[in-house]
Amino acid sequence: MAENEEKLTETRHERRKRVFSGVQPSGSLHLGNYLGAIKQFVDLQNDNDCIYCIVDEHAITVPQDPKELRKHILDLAALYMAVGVDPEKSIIFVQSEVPGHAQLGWVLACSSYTGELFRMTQFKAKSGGKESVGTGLLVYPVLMAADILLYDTDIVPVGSDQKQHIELCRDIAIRVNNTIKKTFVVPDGRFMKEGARIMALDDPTQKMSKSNKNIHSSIALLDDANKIKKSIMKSVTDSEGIVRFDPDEKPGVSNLMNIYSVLSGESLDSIEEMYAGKGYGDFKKDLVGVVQKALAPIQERYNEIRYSEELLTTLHDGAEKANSIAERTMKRVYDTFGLGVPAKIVR
Ligand code: ATP
Ligand code: LTN
Repeated sequence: MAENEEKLTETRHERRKRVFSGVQPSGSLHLGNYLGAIKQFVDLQNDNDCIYCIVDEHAITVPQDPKELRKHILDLAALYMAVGVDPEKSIIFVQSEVPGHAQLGWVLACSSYTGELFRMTQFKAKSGGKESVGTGLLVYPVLMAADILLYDTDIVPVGSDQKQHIELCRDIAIRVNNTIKKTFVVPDGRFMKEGARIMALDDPTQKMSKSNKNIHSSIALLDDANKIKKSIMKSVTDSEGIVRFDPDEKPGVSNLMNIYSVLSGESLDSIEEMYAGKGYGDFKKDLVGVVQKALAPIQERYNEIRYSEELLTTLHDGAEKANSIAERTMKRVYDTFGLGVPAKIVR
């Protein structure tokens, strides 16, 4: 067994499972981000070594206002903590503070094929209909693979829309391991079952997204009570008037039921029973209450953290911890690829 391979196996046995995930600081987080991904972050941190990243380098794959981006980085860090990610248990840091992400991204770009990148549905969706498309959008999944592989990650909790990216990350890791030398831990995606995909309120055939221009398309975690009410009351349903779960025939109502169920803990069946014989008006009004009640404590905690020194300290500490893991991995990677100056003279 090669020396590196031995080390890799050894560290894997010694440690708890490593969890890594990232969210882009590209605007305020919505219920889809929360229920599809970030809620899992909190649940995983007791039994695993968790690393949660603010992926600012991914954010610049589309144009950003620099001042706004800096604000969004802090907003997101505060939101991570407000929903319950605990810096005592998990590492919280900003991607660009750890050079290993960009370094490994380049190495992995040289181990992937343009064909597999052009095939990504997210790339197709984000580049479709545009005259010029930034290279960053195409290599986005390679940088994401670097994020994950840099930390010898076992589990990646993400929304189900990221399945294809996780698959690509695994493919690249396996390719390097098999064709050059065993270097990477091959990670598994962890996709949230219930509520894995929260749909847009104004068009339940599209996923709820930060990029949608219509403010009533999504509910942000920081929306006030009035905005929550307006967005839900305006949401698209159908003309049947029966609260019944049927995502194919009734995508709007089913999406609202899904949100209700995940936030309140009521099953879909019991929601159907509760609203039998009642119309959408009553159901929506109650959903407004459920959402407001779920978001109030998050908003309260967010306001305490967002402008505190604690926030900066957390991010500095997080970057330091992340860097020390990343540097070790990069040594191994450079060794695998034969990059850099060797420790002793080679002939
Ligand atoms: P955009 O909406 O601009 O495409 P995004 O919100 O999808 O951005 P990220 O910020 O990178 O992109 O997403 C963070 C996490 O939230 C990811 O794990 C993603 O899968 C998840 N997520 C995003 N939208 C939804 C959704 N509508 N339903 C469930 N999960 C979602
Ligand atoms: N593409 C991801 C965000 C992301 C990510 C990661 C998620 C970037 N790097 C690493 C998990 C692991 C998205 O959710 N849209």
